[in-house]
Amino acid sequence: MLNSDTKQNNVYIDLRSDTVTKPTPAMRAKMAEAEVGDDIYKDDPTVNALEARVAQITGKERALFVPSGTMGNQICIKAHTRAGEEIILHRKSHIFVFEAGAAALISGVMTNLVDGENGYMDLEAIQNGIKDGSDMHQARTSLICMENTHNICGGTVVSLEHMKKIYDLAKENDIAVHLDGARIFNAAVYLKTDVKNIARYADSVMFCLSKGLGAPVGSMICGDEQFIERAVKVRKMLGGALRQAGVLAAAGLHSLDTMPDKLHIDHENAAYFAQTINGSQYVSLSGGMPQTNIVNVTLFNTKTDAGAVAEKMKKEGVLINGEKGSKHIRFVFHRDNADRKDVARAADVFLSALE
Ligand code: TLP
Repeated sequence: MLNSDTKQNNVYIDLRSDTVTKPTPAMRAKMAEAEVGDDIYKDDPTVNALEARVAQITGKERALFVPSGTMGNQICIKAHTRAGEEIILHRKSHIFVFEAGAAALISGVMTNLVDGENGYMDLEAIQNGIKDGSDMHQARTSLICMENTHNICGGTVVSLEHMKKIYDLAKENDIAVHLDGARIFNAAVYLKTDVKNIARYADSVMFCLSKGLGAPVGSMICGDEQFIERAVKVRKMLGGALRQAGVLAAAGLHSLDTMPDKLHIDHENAAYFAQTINGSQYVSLSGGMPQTNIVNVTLFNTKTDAGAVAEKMKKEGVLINGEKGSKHIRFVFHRDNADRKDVARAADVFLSALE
């Protein structure tokens, strides 16, 4: 039963994204206490500490703090490529679908899209797509971008074996590899491995502090010295070089101290939610049971659409992204709605909204 007094004091169960997490009092305290300096002079001790820590976690020579995941991906693409070259990536990758065409504008590269179930880019399609540029008619392939976990495919995890195959293929052809690892810590939890074991199959890695890890702002990019030197310059060009960014880096350090060990809770909540709604005659779990913190759902046997469902759920205090006319809904689980009672309630509200 829907109960309209559940949206109390404007507090929602917010399943639109894990980007909505807000800093905890402990994180705010770390931010307030942070020692800062001008990061363009490399004077910010907290940013320096965060970058050193991330280099160690990812097993790369250096790391760089950047304002957002989108900027991080775009800096990496620009630092790996030259205008007129081609990059190979998944048709449903965040870089292609959700970054507003930035690779074309900023780097002047062509995108060569490959398909693949659950975010697994088809190896044969990659192989067939690679061009060495010796034919004057063709753009040279200079970069392959992977994504793990794969957002649009439903937080799915690409295996280390598959990543290695793509990486080896790239290296045989003298092509750089970038990993959009916005949620690499979720992938590491699922694979029961260290982040560096995933990062080893990419020359550059971007991950977000501001998703499941719970920081308010910031992403990291990592790679070797020379690559990061180029990235520092591109970050400056894009206006992403910050001054006293230590207040943000302090949040990032706190995230890395406290959150990776808790991400399994989000995965368990996603699985619980998926199981609870799976019995409904109107619901199909688009990608099967979730592997991490994202549940993708397709509505069927019903005239209602995602937009109408989102509106009904909002009235009951549960926020989701749902577009008018669409049959697809994504639910994302994160620290701020980690309480199982909230998850159960969200499932209940969703099922009621379908009736
Ligand atoms: N994803 C956001 C939206 O942009 C869709 C979300 O709510 O999931 N790579 C991946 C795989 C991402 O999921 C995102 C954000 C980014 C990059 C970009 O990060 P930000 O939002 O920090 O620019």
